[in-house]
Amino acid sequence: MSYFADIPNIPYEGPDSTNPLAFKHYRADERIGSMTMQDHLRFSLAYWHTMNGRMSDPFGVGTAIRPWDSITDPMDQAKARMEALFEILQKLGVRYFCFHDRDIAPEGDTLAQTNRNLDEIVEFTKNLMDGTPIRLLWGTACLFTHPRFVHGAATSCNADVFAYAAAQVKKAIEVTHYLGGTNYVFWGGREGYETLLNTDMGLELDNLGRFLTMAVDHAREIGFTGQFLIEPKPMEPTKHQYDSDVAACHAFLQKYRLTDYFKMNLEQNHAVLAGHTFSHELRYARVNGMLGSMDVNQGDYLLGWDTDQMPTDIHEATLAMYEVLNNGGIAPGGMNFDAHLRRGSFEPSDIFMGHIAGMDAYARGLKSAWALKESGELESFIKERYASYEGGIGKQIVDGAVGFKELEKYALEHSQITNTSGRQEMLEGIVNRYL
Ligand code: XUL
Ligand code: CO
Repeated sequence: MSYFADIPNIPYEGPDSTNPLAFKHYRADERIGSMTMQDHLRFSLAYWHTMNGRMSDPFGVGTAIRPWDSITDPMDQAKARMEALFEILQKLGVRYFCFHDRDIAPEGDTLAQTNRNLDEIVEFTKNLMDGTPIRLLWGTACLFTHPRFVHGAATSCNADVFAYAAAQVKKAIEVTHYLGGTNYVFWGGREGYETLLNTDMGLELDNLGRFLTMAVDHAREIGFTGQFLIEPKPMEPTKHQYDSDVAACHAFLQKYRLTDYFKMNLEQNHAVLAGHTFSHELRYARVNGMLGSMDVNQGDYLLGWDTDQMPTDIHEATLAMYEVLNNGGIAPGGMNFDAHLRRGSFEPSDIFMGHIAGMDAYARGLKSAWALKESGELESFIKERYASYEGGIGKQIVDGAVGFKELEKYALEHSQITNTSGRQEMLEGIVNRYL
């Protein structure tokens, strides 16, 4: 059964190709250094956007035309969507996918029925995976759509909701484990607040710490050794999200002694909403040993919401890949297209064209970042810029050999200070030479 009969397996045709259904830069087996492109890039499709997204907006209904639309039974439709996902993955040559529990199977009247629905679709998915190279990058639980989560999940004021969310995450970790997932993601959903006037912030934060600790304990108990990831986002749906950016998440994980079990899943659009660049978030995570995985999308710099566009900006992809290369790669994480098409791009073929554009932008970013890193141009400039810490008083500071008293003595003797230029524009020009 084919859902996209008019779409071929997407070939690589090279940079001069004008075929929208061909790769211009992404060639899975091309070696960049000692690794193939597909091993550097570890692309993944996001089930919620690609398979479930209707492309509605606050002013209009969904416009998406999808081959499974006419199937009315929810379980039959869920199976058709999963089959269609595998066809898309195979045609694009993408090896990973990600889902929320509720994306892939409909809720029943009770939690027990919902779990049975999920089990049926998970078994169906496992059969589709068998004999293919397709793997689950990460699983997660949807703790934000149903009205029961109106006040949050782990940070809800209602302990029954905390318990329900715990049951849901327990099951989602088990399902991720069963499907061989290499990561499990916590994005904050509604873990935040609208107004302090009704909020016990201390209790909510402690409860979130307790919740994540219980997740780690359960994973250990069932033998799930995948990487836990926390995905920062500063706002949307709540006005204030607790996991607002990498720095906030890092502080939170340290406070609740969870840094050994968690890394970060970083999303470009979330970085923009937090008032950071994607590179800033990637760098902050990297230097703290917390870079785990990426949701590669693109936010609009003029709009203040999560537009989740396909990442097509080569400059940004290059700087992101520069961080990944300096991190020694992203595995066992990956690059998940947490992105959806614009409302006007409603045809099934747009799913392919959109992902091709994103994959090509990241492939080109990888090539540029590799050349930039190999040249050592930025690193040698930075090394020179901080050379004062390699000898003399700088080395003593770094070695912890001096305190304020010794530094005061030194400063009194060396109070005529000379600085050198930061050369920002020259460095931006260097990056542009590699694009
Ligand atoms: C929401 C978002 C989520 C997470 C998974 O902005 O990015 O889809 O990636 O829950
Ligand atoms: Co995301």
